[in-house]
Amino acid sequence: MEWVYFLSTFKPLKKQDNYSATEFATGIAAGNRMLLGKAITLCESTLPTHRKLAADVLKLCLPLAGKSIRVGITGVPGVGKSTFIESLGTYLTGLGHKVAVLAVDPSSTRTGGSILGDKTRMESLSANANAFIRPSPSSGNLGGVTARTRECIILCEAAGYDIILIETVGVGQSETEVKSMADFFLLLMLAGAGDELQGIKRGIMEMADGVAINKADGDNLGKARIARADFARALHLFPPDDTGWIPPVEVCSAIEHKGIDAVWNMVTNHKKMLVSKGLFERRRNQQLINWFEKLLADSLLTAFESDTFINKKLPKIKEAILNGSLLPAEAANALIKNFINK
Ligand SMILES: Nc1nc2c(ncn2[C@@H]2O[C@H](COP(=O)(O)OP(=O)(O)OP(=O)(O)O)[C@@H](O)[C@H]2O)c(=O)[nH]1
Ligand SMILES: [Mg+2]
Repeated sequence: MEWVYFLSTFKPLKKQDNYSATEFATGIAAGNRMLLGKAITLCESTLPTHRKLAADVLKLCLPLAGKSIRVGITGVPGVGKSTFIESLGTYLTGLGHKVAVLAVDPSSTRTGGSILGDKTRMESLSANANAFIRPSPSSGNLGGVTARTRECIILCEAAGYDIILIETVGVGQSETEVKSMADFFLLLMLAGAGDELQGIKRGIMEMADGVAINKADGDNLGKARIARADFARALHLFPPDDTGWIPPVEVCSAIEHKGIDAVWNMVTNHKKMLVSKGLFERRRNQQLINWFEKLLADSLLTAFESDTFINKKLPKIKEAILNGSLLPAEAANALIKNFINK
């Protein structure tokens, strides 16, 4: 009968779906990186069973979350975001922090190649026990990617990461999204290239809580210092936000690890200012409401766009708009009425 006893002690290897929400949440709270990674994968899945489990895990993790600084980092491709995050992340873990790095990049399909690219640029950080790096999910539209990122923030915070760095490209809409989920929004710039050259729109400058002129090394150092003064002057001309904060400008070299502490000081000073004015919590609440509103808008749009009735009507409606028999506003109102009254 020994073999019966042996069989009764045999536990099959657990597969992802076999963890309960409580097991996930307990593991994540204990800092289990494997379970954290698996939970994020669940959030990225479109399978209804995965989504349900992910929602349960998130619900359990939400009360443990929130104790972090969330920093959005943007700038045109090549400005040095990944290199900067490697340097900043290493500096922060050195101060005893736990750093999670997330990416929002809906423009890239994030093939193995670019993940590899990021990993090589974040070589020492990815090997750091106090850092957790997660590239942008490969699938889907901006709405999907940012929804996953918000969930990822909650899970990482529940796992004890007290600094969340979110890299995003400074072209397109993703930075507006990242701004709406961050406590501090950092814009990385280069010296010696005009604003237009850097593809940075005035809107992004206005969104920034701070600017860092990167690659301030070698021959570039002088130019970077001049650019710093120029940017500081330009930012003073913008109306301050509702907190009265005027975004500071620093120079840094991600590759030489210089000025990184000064950039981080901007972030901590900004947080101190928010806390002293009682605005930090209010901002966090606003982030939560942004999340809800974004989900609501995305779900409505998805339901609308996948509606067979609407899809059947759409070509005729477009034709009517083009031949002048229907105004765009009339067409939109009629379609929405049809959709609601279905
Ligand atoms: N000289 C110098 N080069 C840098 C610095 N930071 C980054 N680089 C270089 O700039 C190039 C681009 O750096 P990345 O960190 O990949 O830039 P990125 O903004 O993350 O680029 P994307 O992810 O493609 O948008 C790399 O060759 C880096 O080595 C710096 O401080 N000084
Ligand atoms: Mg990068």
